Amino acid sequence: MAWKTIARRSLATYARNVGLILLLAPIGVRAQSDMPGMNMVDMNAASMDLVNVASGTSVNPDGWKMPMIMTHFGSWNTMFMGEAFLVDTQQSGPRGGDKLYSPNWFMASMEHRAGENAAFQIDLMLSLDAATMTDRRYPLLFQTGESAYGKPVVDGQHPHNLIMSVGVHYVRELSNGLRLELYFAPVGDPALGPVAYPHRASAMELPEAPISHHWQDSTHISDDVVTAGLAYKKMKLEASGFYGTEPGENRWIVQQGPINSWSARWWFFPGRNWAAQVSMGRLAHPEDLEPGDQVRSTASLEYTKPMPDGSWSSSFIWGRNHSTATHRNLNSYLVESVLPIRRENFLTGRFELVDKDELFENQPEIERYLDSTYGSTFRIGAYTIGYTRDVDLFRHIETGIGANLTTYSLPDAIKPYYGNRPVGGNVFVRFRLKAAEN
Ligand SMILES: [Cu+2]
Repeated sequence: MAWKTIARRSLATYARNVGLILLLAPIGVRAQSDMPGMNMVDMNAASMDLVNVASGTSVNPDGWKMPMIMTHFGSWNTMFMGEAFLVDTQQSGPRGGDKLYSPNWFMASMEHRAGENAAFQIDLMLSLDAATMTDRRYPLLFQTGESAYGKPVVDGQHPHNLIMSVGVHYVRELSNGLRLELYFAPVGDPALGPVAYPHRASAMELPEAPISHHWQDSTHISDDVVTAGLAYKKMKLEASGFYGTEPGENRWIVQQGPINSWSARWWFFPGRNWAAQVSMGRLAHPEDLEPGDQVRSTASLEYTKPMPDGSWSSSFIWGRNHSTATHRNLNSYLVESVLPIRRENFLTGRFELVDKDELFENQPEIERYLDSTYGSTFRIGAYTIGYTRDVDLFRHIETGIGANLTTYSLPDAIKPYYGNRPVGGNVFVRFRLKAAEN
């Protein structure tokens, strides 16, 4: 079919540009990793555990089949995961904008057993966001967090760092079901919050960040992370120390800093298809441009239902930030789901309620005026529905074309600045590495 050839050609051009991520796919192709899980070598219980980690030590439900290419080089098991979206976004109203951008990441892990009962794994995760998102942000109404050109980013999402993570895990089976887990990462994800959205099963078909990112899972890129955990049967308890200041604007470098922030997380896995966690952390001066520390509390439940056409994954997340400077408690709630229909179709949704107090940070006069008439915190609702259709173009890449639309609820007081009915829409192409199916 002619359209298929045209599509394949133009997509291949894009794939070359996002090169670093997608050019690594052929490694998996050459290694003939067609049967996921079947060509791993020398694995023990500790190794099996490591295969399951998402970002840092966070995990999706065990029953979810993570899309990846697994193979081995000698006695090293290797896993490759990657995703890139090419997105055209249109955000309405006086504070909206539009942009063509590409969020993307690639991850490679190498696992090796260490004796009978232990194993270790090295992770490297990269993103070219900083090159594929111009002007240090993409438009996203009501999004806040981090800075660009010395100003807080408002109504926009910042790019992720070139080095999203580099770290090493060690897992040891101690005795009957008791397991010790250690993780050290110069850049990594401490034990705080649910699985970060780029790696979350229920968020797979949504290219844009949730507007509750900085209430729930924004610590996924932290520096100097040290985590120790003990797992017993259906439970796991973890604690981390890390450098809590958020990544600076230069996304190409690795920052370093003293371990000044702490977190603890308790996981509960009622069954293979469930993962629940509660966590709490104190982040030392997370926002460069704001005073004070943040105490973050989160709770989440993830559920995956295996279906004939894939897995139906959903998440329920609560996250709260308490600022030691303003003494405010800001809450966020998120529900997210992706439902596969007849293999090639995905219906997806994300609903959020978030308390925002940074929307007018760049406009102190308006901020003062609203503060004296309405208050400093605005509860925003964001309601997203989307659809993706898989198109079978490449053997080891799940290619899909999709679109989503977000409508918002907002207090009347800020409608003069956002419009009465702000909406955001995205049209995108999605590429994801996968094991080829036979
Ligand atoms: Cu992030």
